[in-house]
Amino acid sequence: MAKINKNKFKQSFETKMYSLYAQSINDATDEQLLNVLCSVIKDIISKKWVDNKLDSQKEVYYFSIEFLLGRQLKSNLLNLGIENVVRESLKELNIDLDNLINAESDPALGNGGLGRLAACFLDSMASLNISGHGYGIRYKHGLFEQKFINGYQVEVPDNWLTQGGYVWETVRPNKAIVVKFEGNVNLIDKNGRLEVNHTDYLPIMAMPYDIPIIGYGNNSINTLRLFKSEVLSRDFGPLTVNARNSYGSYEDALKYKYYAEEISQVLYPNDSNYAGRLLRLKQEYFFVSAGIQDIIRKYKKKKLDIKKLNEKVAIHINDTHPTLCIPELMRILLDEEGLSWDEAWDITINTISYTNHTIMTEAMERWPKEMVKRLLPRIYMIIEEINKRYVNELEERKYDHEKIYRMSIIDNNDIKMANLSIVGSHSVNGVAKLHTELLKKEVLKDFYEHEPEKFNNKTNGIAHRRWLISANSELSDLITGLISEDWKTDTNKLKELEIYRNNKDVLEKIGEIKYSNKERLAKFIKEKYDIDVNPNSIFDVQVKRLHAYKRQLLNALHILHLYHELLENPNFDMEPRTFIFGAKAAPGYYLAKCIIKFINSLADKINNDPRIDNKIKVVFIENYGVSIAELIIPAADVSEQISTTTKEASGTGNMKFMMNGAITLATLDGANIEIFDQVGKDNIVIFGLSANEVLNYNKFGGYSALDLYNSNRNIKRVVDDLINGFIPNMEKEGREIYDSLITYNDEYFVLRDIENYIEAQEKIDKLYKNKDKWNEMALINIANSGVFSSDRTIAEYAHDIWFKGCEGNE
Ligand code: OAK
Repeated sequence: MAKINKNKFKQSFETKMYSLYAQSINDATDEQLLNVLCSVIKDIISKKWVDNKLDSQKEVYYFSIEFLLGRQLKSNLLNLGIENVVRESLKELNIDLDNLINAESDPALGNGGLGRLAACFLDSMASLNISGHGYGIRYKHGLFEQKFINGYQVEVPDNWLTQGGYVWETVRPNKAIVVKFEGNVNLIDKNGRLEVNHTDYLPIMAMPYDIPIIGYGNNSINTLRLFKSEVLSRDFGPLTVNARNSYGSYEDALKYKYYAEEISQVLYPNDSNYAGRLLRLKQEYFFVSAGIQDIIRKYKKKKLDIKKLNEKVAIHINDTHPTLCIPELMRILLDEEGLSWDEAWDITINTISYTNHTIMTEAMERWPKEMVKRLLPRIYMIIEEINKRYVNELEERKYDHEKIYRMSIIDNNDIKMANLSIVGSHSVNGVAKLHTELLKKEVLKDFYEHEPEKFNNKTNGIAHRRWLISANSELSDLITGLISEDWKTDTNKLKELEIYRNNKDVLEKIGEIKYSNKERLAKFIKEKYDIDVNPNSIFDVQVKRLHAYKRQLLNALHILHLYHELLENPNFDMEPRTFIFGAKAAPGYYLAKCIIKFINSLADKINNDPRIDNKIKVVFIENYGVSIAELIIPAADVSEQISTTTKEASGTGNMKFMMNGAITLATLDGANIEIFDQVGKDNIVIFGLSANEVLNYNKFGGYSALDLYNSNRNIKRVVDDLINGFIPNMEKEGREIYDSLITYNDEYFVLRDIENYIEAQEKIDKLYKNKDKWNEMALINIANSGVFSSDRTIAEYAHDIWFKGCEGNE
């Protein structure tokens, strides 16, 4: 914990205000106050940040094209253990800490699950004293800001760097790195040794911006290093000898500047979908090459033996976006360090490990051979060689041609990045038990049979410090009061809460805290959207990216069904419900955008219909992201986790809701299964097709959405409403959704699961009527959520993958 007292803090604060802005505190804006505060905190940690080079320990490097950090001030204060001193000191200076916390920009350098997981992992690595650092891209524009205009999603560019920079970052020009694109590669035989001559390349500078990652209560500070792409400054030195002369004319110079700066300009807004654009490939190689060069430079500075790299360095790739780490490391070991192929390959495999985050083929990366060859000529040669040797190995095993073709890294047109990741790493993991099993038995079956020892599961987790201690401080304090503070560093201790399952006072208190979180959210909704929602109603929440497989449509069709029931029978017995959505759609994903419009139109109709007496309210909260999630999740009664079984690799929102005492309404998909295993059947509501049923439909057919539609009155009624004008202002969108269900046979089995889902919702309604029982269920959920802390996940990665075989790691 950082040592600091009020007087010292106030003094530093004032001095910093003068040195940064030459003015008094009284005249400062919130933005300036925030900058000053963050700067003071950076001063407090800076010595430790520098000191924190653990030479003796293995270093872990986590490569991810996304890091969805969320705001840092509150969590940094929490982790440093100085929130109270800072709050009180600022109060004495007439400054409200919460204002500053909310004034911080929210860096949205990620789309969803994969990027947020990377951020949770950074928090846990630092908190577990693992010297683990992130490498990524400092996008000028993160994920777009979402606005609704007439119910349609409109994308506005994200400007998180408006103030010219980010309060927590430190730029390090002396650590800049050159990344080479394009050009020609010649291999020259120098007395039997191949020398690689890369000429006419375009040099791009990767400028490191470091963000400190502060461990919880342990003085450990790691680094997230994000690279910004820039033109190479003329004085960069001898590396430019072979570079293309880009400064020939004014026009060329401008083109070069554009080329360079474009690379880190914007985050691709696709989630679980692959776009295949050249710029994205540039982004991937850019941060990978900069990161790997950086690692090797640091390693060599310590004068360590390059042949023992894997004993001191672990490199983890977050899905396949950083897969070029494999050929890039090979390139450096071969071309710059002069190792033989076999030596380099051995080191590479033993250094790199890979996590797969999806089973959906549309999200699997494939890069056209020709594109890679032109952009990255040397990397392409190395991938070709890896492929050649691998195919030889498979042929020696006498596998049939089809199997070899499936397993090859390069096929007729493309480089298959998942295949390259598996072949070039020593560990491949999925992110929940079912997901890993599906990888082994279905999607990556050939590879699993070939090298079963590589495969393992690492069920995802979440940073409980952000998602419970910080986002729901009242609940966190209640827990601490009941079972002491130890759970904050050992979440398994949450189990001790179970002894209170019949304690009326505790259960009531849990209910009260939920109610006050709901009031807070209701106030936000009223202020922002002028919609009155009743905190006594069930807050039924689905927040996540908008994707057909996540089935927001199923949720919406059920709301429509309930609405009809109420219209038919005004005395229809149901607890009042507030349905809350939050979801961004990829800008090019038309069906997803239609679903947003549908839900907004439905909300409009229902919220303004006096006939249903406020029994249902529907609120679609704009611009869902980390900060808004911190407000919504603690206020949820019901957590909607209703993906088509087999499609959601894990889900992590499900864990956040559970930890905050929401009851999960779910299919047995992803990590929902493990939530079920933890809480037992009486504390979760499950519905829908099983994994096997979905797999069988996919393999053998036999599903007809049209038959269901024709034979089931409830289904017909809601599906017809999509196109009969019952819900105004969505003619085109309703038709698109209708076609996806009926004409294209409902790929995600929405109609197949709807009856079952309606029943599950009725069950939720019944359960909620008994408040004591409901609060007991909430308590059981909280008590059993400890296993979903990312501390547990990271401990497993460390033990089974990164430090495997290391001394002291049994
Ligand atoms: C994004 C791009 C390509 C492939 C996968 C993703 C992705 O975000 N996957 C998500 O990863 C999360 C973290 O592991 C999982 O919880 C989600 O289920 C998965 O969809």
